Amino acid sequence: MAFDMSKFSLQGKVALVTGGSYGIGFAIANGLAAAGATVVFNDINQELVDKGLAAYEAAGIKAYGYVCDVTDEDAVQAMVKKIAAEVGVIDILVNNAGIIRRIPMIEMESKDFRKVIDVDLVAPYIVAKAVIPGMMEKGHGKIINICSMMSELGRETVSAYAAAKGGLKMLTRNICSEYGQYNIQCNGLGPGYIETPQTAPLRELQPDGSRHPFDQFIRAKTPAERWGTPEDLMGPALFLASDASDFVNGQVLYVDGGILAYIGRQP
Ligand code: NAP
Ligand code: GCO
Repeated sequence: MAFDMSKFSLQGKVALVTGGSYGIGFAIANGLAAAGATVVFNDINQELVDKGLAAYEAAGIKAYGYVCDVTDEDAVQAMVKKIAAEVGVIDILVNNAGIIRRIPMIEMESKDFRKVIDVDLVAPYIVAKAVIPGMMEKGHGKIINICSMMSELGRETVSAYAAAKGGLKMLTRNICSEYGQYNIQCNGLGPGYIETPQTAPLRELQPDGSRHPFDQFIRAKTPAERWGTPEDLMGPALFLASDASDFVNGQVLYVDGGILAYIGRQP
C-alpha cells in the first residue's frame, strides 16, 4: 500500500498560532508555512506583532498579525471573526501563548498564581471555544495545545505553571472527547527544556564563566545531553497539524530529548 505523502501538506489551510511573534510559536508557524499553510498569529501588543511581522517577512513568509490578549474572551471572539473575514476560517489552532512565574509556592501571591492559570489554561479554552464552531462547519480541525514537562512532573517554584500545564493536558483530552466526532483532533505538544527567552534565566553563565547549575542539571537529565531548540518542534507540530495524524487524538507528544524516559544518571 503506497503512502500518500500529500497527507503532510497544509496547502490551503489557515493556521492561528497564539503568541507566535517569537520563540516556540514562531518556529512552529514557520514549519506550518513551509508545508503550505497561511500563518496567522497574535501577540499582546503592537510592538510584538510588528516584530513578528518583520521576522516572518525576513523568513520569506506572508503572515497576518493581530493584537489580542488571549485571556480576553471578547477580544478573542472578535479576532477569530476578523481572521475569518480577512484570511479565512481557521483550520489549525496552536495554543502557544504562555507565561511562567518561578516563585516558591508559599511565597507566591494568589493573584500571580491566578494570572498563570489564566494565560496557560483558561486562554487555551477561550481560543479553542472561539474556533471550534468554524471547524465543525468545515468538517475538520486541528488543535495543538503546547503543554510541558510540567504536564507530568513537578519542580520547585513552578506550582502555578505545573497546575496549568497539567490541566491543559486534561483539557486536550476533553476537547478530543467532546469534538472528536466532528473530525476535530486535539493533541498536546510537550516541549522539553527549549532555548527561548522563557528559559534564558536558567541558562545564564555564572559570573566565573561556568554554566548555570540548572543548565548542568538539564544536560545531565536529558539523554540527548543538550537543550532543545524551537526548530526541534517544527516536524512534530507539522505531524499533529496534518492529515497524517487524523486518527491521533487526545495525546501529548513529548519532544524532550528523552527526559521523561530517563531516571537520571547515577551520581
Ligand atoms: P515565550 O518566549 O515567553 O513566548 C510566549 C509568547 O506568548 C510571547 O510572545 C508572549 O508575549 C505571548 N503571550 C504571553 N501572554 C500572552 C497573552 N495574554 N496574550 C497573547 N500572547 C501572550 O515562550 P516560549 O518559550 O516560546 O514558550 C511558548 C510556549 O511553550 C508556552 O506556552 C510555554 O509555556 C511553552 N513551553 C516552553 C518551554 C521552553 O523550554 N521554552 C518548554 C515547554 C513548554 P510576551 O513576550 O509579551 O510575554
Ligand atoms: C522551568 C521551566 C519549564 C519549561 C518547560 C519544560 O522553570 O522548569 O521554565 O517549566 O519552560 O515548560 O517543559
